[in-house]
Amino acid sequence: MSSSVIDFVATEARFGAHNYEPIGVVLSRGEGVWVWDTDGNRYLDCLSAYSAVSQGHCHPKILAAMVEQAQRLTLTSRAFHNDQLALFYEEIAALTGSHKVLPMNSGAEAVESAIKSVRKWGYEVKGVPDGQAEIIVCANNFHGRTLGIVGFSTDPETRAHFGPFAPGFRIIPFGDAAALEDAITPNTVAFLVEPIQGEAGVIIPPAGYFTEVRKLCTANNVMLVLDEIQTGLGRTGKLLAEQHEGIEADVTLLGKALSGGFYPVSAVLSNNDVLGTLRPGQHGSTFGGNPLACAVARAAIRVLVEEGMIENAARQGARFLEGLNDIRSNTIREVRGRGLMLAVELDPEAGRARRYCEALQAKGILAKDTHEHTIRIAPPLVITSDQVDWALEQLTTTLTQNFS
Ligand code: IF1
Repeated sequence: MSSSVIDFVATEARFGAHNYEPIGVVLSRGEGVWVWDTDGNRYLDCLSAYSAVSQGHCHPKILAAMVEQAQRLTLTSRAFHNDQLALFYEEIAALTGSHKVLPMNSGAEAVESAIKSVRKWGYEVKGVPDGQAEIIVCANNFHGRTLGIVGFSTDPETRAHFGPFAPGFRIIPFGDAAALEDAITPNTVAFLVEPIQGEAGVIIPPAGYFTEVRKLCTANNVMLVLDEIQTGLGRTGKLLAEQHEGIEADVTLLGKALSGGFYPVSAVLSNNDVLGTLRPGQHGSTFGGNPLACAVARAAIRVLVEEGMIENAARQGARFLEGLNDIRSNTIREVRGRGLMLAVELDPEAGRARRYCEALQAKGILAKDTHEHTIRIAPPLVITSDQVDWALEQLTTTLTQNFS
């Protein structure tokens, strides 16, 4: 490593909680699909900050909106109205066909807010006895890192030694509609699920699964809460991943790319009165719905749509998936993907995915492993065909080696 990388890394190690093990690169600049390290080396970003930088690094129009708003008004609290929140509501509701919006900051906050809202709806509208609401979730879920959320995680790394946890959650296998039917009780208020399980390794459910899920939730008056924090806003080649399934959630969660990576912005969107149950003083957040967040989010969704990023994600994602499937290598166990949400699962004998990510770094590609044997591929949605082809060349060279 060059001296500047060792300095930054050593200082981080000295003062920082060691809750991440980053790949050995110190980034200092980003533009579009590219990032540069402190030594001036350029990399194609195939993580996009876990799909938060879908619009490309430092998108000039989002930056301009942020600077303009930051010079005028950044935070008022919700004790007063501001001149950006109503516009954000109107634009995100029109884009997604939602009736009510609850603006929050992190993805986990949106998930927690949705859990509170569906429970409240369950008690006050569905008539579930107070304190007995049940929410069904899937094994291998990832919905964030708060105590409430890790309480229903099935990943020991995510939940070990953080207990005790809140009750009221049932865990079923992902992709199994019969398991959902069996798990529903009169006290079930919601089914919280990712349309595609991202952290689990881009796990795509069987065709027709969500059609069945939608029917079961409707028939049992159970709210379908889709966590689209990673899959949403064009990542899978459609505005929302639910559109691949031809269904509509009752509650949709957005985050990450909702700000294009400029600012923590998340939102709970409701197609019915789940959010209508919230009354003044019953939920809130210091920064939720602040004018700077709203101005940034308005620009982020505008460029996503106006610059054809969603269609590009579908086109380039198909190209990327085909190219990955064309790689002939016994290192690869399976390639999965929808739009630009892709993953390469390695044969367990091929060694840890982290080694391949380190080898990719040397070839100018930044990618992240998940769960030992899978490499996630999620470049910004602005990637071009030439850049996809170049990335495939580096991946082919790397994945035809064996680091076991
Ligand atoms: C980390 C994972 C991805 C998410 C979905 C809610 C949230 C996330 C589907 C919470 C956040 C981030 C968290 C980040 C790494 C990254 C991640 F590896 F952790 F699981 F993307 F897959 N729902 N995912 O993916 O949103 O509170 O973070 O804004 O914790 O290391 P957040």
